[in-house]
Amino acid sequence: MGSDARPVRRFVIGTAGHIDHGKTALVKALTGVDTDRWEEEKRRGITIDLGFAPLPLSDEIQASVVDVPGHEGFVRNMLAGATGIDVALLVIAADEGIMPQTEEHLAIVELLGIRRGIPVITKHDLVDADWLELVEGEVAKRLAASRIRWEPAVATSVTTGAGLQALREALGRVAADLAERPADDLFRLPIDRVFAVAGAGTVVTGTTWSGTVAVGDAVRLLPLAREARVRSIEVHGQAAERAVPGRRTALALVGVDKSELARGHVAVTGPGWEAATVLDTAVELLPSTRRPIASRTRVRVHLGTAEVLARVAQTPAIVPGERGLARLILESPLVARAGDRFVIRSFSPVTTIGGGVVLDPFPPARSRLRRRGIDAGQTAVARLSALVGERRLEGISIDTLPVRLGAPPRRVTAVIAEAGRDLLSLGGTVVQQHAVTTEATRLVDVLRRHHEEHPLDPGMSLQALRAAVGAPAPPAVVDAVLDLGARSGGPFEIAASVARLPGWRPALDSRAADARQKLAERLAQARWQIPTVGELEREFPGSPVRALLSHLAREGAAEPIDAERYAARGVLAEFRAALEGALGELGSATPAELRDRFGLTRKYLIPLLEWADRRGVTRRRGDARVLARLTAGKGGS
Ligand SMILES: Nc1nc2c(ncn2[C@@H]2O[C@H](COP(=O)(O)OP(=O)(O)OP(=O)(O)O)[C@@H](O)[C@H]2O)c(=O)[nH]1
Ligand SMILES: [Mg+2]
Repeated sequence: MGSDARPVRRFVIGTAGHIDHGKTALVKALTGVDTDRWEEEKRRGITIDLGFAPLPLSDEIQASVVDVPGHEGFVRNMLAGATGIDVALLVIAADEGIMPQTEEHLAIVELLGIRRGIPVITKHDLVDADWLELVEGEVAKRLAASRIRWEPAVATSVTTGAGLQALREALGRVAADLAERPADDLFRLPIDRVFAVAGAGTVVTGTTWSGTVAVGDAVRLLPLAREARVRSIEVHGQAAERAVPGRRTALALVGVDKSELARGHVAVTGPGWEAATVLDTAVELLPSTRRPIASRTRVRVHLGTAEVLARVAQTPAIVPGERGLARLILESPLVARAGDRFVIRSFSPVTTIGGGVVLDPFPPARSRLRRRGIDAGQTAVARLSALVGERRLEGISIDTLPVRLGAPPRRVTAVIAEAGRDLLSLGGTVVQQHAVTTEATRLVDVLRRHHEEHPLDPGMSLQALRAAVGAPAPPAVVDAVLDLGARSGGPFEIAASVARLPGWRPALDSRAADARQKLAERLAQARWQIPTVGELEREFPGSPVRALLSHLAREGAAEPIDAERYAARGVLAEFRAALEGALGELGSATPAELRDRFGLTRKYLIPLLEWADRRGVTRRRGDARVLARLTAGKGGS
């Protein structure tokens, strides 16, 4: 209970620096752990891959150290370790001073956005005071312009133990004012090691970048696209119920084999994560770089623990020391989130040439980066507006915004609110108010055209109008467009599933009015010998017979008796009276009897009888018809 009461601060320290400058020896002196575990590392006396060691600084401050190789051939491993660290220890041997990989590693930790650092001048025992002063001056001068906040340099020696306590104290000071990473965010663990442990299954390790995950939870593994269950967790080497951001984390996973995973893969939870194949980014080129990058330049992209090849696209040349927008077409997928920093290295020779920040991990196909209105310096509201605006009515699913904006879900809600009335949240989708208004206005044209083409129709069916909404739009957005258009005083009206412009009445021009008149007369003359629509169309070539008939029906002058026949109202009333008279007299009658009585052929009689059945005038009894009213009155006989 006592230990729970005091909050323990945990953070990750990463070494950086030229080969043989004493990084691993320093880590061993601080932690007691020799991180050069491999036989080849021992034999060659150099670090090849990442090493990890816990470093308890006090009861309240627990650090973990990632030791990286300094050899220029293993910078890719250094990158996988440097990503996700909180504090950089820039190791410079007193007898050599700043060397090429000192510069390269310094550039990398700067490009990765690491905020805090401590320069450590090692091998103090090998130099005299004057020389040390010279090196300290060189280092201070070099770091003065750095974007990292550096502590004063600490001079150490692992042989005499000099400076080690001062370094511990400096680390404690830095730890005390490191900002904790938000825990209420999507969980992401870029994987730096994968191995199998008897009894635990597949174990992945890395530094948790954001969010938390608990034992028993499911994580998604990307780009594998596989779910796995977390069987157990270790944080900084100790069994834990929960993984938390900014800590060395090991997850034992059920449901995935060691051979399926590799460094560069990522474990995540929550929506919106996808393996990215194209990144829209802002890139900066180091001043020391020899050549500009331009469209078609092939580069190596290091993001998280992943390294993929990519081709630069859609950029005018970015010259050394300058920044610019660039689209990166990845040759294999990686997992990225807006705001992620990455390092780029040239394809050949392999050197660090720059880095950048992800602006959008999922740019729309065929979009032009320069026209997208996205940039590194803009506010979250401006970025959201640009992303939503270009998707018009399709909008963006709110679920995906934490990844697309690079903000915790809670912050996304606030950003949408800050955007105010410009953005609408509709059924889980954000769209621009402007897109909805524009579309409602466009539908006015659609309706006008419909009215022109169908002057006899009362309007456009709602179904057809919904289908006329341009672009793939989620149903809730289509609803909003129609609601906006049909609101009171809006540009159109919706009644009885039909949309029309205000004041629209089906109208006839004089020719159509004439034809309608002739049709009405024809129906009256036909009496019970009701012609089909097809027959009328042949009799009235060139007239919109069907539309005119339905117009007559709407006006009450005619009535459809089946799909192919319209009868004049008066004619039908007469038939009904005659039928009721006949059946009242006869009780029941077969079609043959009625045919004789009415002098009608079957062709004309049957449709009328079926109409009478449907209208509830008659009902069938065997072959014959009886009056429906009377049979109903007779009750349950
Ligand atoms: N005299 C002296 N030698 C040191 C000190 N620190 C490291 N060395 C020696 O320097 C050599 C290189 O040390 P490492 O710690 O392996 O260097 P490193 O920076 O980890 O090298 P890479 O990981 O290969 O880049 C070893 O022989 C160490 O014993 C020191 O403080 N004093
Ligand atoms: Mg080493």
